[in-house]
Amino acid sequence: MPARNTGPKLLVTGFGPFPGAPANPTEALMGTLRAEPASTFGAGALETAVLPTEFAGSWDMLRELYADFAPDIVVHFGLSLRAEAIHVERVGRNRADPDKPDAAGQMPSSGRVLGSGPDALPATLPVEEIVEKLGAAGVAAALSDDAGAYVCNATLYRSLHANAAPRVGFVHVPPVGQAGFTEARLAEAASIILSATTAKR
Ligand code: PCA
Repeated sequence: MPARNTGPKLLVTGFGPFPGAPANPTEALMGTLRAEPASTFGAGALETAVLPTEFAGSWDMLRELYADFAPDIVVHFGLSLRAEAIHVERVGRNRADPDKPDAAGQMPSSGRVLGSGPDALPATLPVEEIVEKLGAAGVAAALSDDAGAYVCNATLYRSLHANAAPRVGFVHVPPVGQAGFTEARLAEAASIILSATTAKR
């Protein structure tokens, strides 16, 4: 009998460059994760994507992915230039900085991600467990209640608002070379994070 893929359908995303960040480590990270079989992370199917760091363009791409792949779990990764640890985001907020142009030179006009919608939506990943498992592996990690007011926060907020999957969350990573983080260390951290999300019943 052919082996049946069991386990949840896992969608993992990173971002391309944006003003102030000519290289985004989460783009390289997607290349590394894509080379692995889904079973490495306890998933039945794995899809990865690199989103443009654009308020509109990122959502256009995600909407298609959600319709085509129908994920059970969505883990977004993004770069935080100031982070000294992996930040597992606990909440997406309905706010968008009108003074910070995205990679397409566009800025949100209203200060909000969506005109309607609650001020905050909680991430639905097992965030505490993820931070615990990272800590146990010696990876600097912390919970965060502030995903910013740029494209990353907007992505988390919109995915949660759209009920894109039963489990949705966002992880900010530091730049490579900051606080001892290397590409390999980020890949190791991502693997721990993804396995923690699929292991949760
Ligand atoms: N970081 C930005 C957007 C893309 C990314 O990787 C952010 O934190 O909003």
